[in-house]
Amino acid sequence: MEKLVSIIVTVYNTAEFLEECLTSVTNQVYKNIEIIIVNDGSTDNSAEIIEQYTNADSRCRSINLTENKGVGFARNLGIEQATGDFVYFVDSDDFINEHAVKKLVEGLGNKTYIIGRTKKLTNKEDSNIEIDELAVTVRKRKKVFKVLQNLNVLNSLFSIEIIRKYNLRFSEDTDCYTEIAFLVPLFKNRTVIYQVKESVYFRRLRNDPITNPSLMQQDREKVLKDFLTVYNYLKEEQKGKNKEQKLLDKLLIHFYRSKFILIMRDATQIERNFEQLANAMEKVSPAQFKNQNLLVRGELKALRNHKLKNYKRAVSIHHFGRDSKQTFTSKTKLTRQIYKDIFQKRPLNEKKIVFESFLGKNYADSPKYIYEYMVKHYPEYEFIWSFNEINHDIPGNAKQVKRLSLAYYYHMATAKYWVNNMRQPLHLQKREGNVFLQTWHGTPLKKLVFDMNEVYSANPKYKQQFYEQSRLWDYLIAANSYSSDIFKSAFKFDKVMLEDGYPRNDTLYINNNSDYITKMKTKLNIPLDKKVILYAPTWRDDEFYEPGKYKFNLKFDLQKLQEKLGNEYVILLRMHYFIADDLNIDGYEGFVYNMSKYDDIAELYLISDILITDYSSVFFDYSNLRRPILFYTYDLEKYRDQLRGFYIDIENEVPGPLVKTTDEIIDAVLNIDKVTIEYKEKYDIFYDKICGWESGKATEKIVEKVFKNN
Ligand code: C2G
Repeated sequence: MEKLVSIIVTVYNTAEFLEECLTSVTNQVYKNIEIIIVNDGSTDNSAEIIEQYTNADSRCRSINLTENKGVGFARNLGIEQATGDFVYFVDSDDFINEHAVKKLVEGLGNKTYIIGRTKKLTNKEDSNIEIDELAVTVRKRKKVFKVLQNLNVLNSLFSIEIIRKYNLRFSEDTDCYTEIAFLVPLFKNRTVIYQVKESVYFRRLRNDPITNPSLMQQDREKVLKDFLTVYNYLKEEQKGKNKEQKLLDKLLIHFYRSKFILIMRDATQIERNFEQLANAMEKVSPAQFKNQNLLVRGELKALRNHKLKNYKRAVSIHHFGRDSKQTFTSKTKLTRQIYKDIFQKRPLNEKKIVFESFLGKNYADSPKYIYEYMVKHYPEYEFIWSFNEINHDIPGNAKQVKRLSLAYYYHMATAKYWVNNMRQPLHLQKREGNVFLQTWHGTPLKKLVFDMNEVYSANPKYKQQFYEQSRLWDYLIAANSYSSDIFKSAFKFDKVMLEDGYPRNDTLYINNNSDYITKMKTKLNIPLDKKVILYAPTWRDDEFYEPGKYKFNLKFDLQKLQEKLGNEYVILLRMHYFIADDLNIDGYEGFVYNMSKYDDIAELYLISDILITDYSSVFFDYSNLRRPILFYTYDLEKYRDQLRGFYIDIENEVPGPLVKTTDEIIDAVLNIDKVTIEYKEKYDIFYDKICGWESGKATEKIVEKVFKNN
């Protein structure tokens, strides 16, 4: 008779991930399972999803708690309800390989406890791993404490006998580290741990710790305090049991060295946490200190004896040692240290401004227009521009510094004002009196940050880091009320929103005349007798060489375009600044111009007669010119549905046709007057919504608000 496995899934507000989890559980190759789903008072629609599974699969049943009781309580309830021979836990935001349970059962034999392998998941592809369906490779791990210190009950098979024998339960009065109570008695007599290589569990690294943190993503001090609470409780509960006491002490010291030391840095932090930590350390048997090095032993003793002063001294030496080891191994770290310790202590210059656009790549966008206005009207200021290469030909007397160089840090530390159109480096710190004007770099079409519903991302810390960075922005520019609403939700922005239009769009009102256009075309060597098509697409999240370096293939037939349109038009190709590929336009000289490296796209807007784009925010700006726009959206379904999601209904709201092939482009261009008439009504509505605040005076209004008021 096949043994029954009780799978316990505890759920708290994980609707986003739950289907993937429960499907992976119900699809197990090992069929003799019961699935106990404990809904721990979820307030999202987790309950509905659970119901679908309990209705469809008789092996599933659920327990609904009316209020959130915590994962320890919920798992204990699951254990009490289990009727199986074995118990297996899954977290509701994770999922498992279809062979996971079968492999563990086979590997377990007549042992009482076995573990599988956990794989951290940052993107969907990570789960495409090959599993040998026949193999069950059981490894013996001798370093038992190393397994224990991970404090993990996931992807393990526990025999019900061992759970009953030691009465294994989770503790219930903290959010985190409830597993210690379950694992310590289980580990006390073990000299070896068995592991099945082919049983794989996918642990999701959640990427939105701000809106929906996982338990361990809560405030670090709080998480560690939970550790101490559990430790204190168990020391008392397991009194007289030597082996358990020893394991608990080892865990505390391990946690001290790997985690607590990181929050014991400045004086206030230390004072805040000292007593609690000292009280716990007092309970440790001094024999445990022997294995530590001298420095750590000093800290532990100071804690144990409640000697705050001694502790502060010892710990500062410890940190100094750690920091200087890091500082002198890398130039970057040394530069940052100088920034923090020396530059940040210099006086703040009330009349200095540092400008940057597109991470130092261009002299462009709103920072450029704000700078040029200030050069004219506020010449008493000192202006700094941050560039990746210091070779930009710019008006005025700005000093150019190389981004992230020592000079850059000096000016960032001492300038009162920062003007940037993208996020600043994470390690920059604001000083008292600093003013940060964030211009942002486009009206959004693609969902941004906290509105992005993506479950995977290249960088699981993205949302959290974005949140921290955007807390430093004092002013944010919204070109229209549509953007203003989005920024409030997507960035959780709650400081001053400047609602005066985009500085970068002023030029589209001031310079929209034939003199300017002739002058620009001449400067760029574009024939005056030809009309101009600008092709400016965006980037694709899933096509990259490495983060920040994206791929792009031209998806149209240049030869055909030249044959049909070459007499009347030229084409300017303008790749997004994230695109690393160099376009090859050999053979199309005189028809195709590569403008990807050109600084300011606004100048290209002004000289072009038609814009072709896709999901780039360029069309919002371009619509200020009221000229025709074609949307070359050959991968619409994938881009919209899989990659990002949009804020507007692209099929119905945008002011031009969606075209999918080279022939359709040619057809639309040859009939551009007809297209213009066809889209007139939509264009008018769109213009009112997006361009209503623009009048050519945004720069002036914004400068007066930001620099006069401060
Ligand atoms: N851009 C450009 N050339 C392109 C595409 C974009 O110069 N081929 C510039 C435009 O100024 C555009 C800005 O980069 O407004 C942002 O480009 P998007 O394609 O919209 O993409 P992204 O950088 O993801 O920014 O809220 C805006 C969003 O964040 C979009």
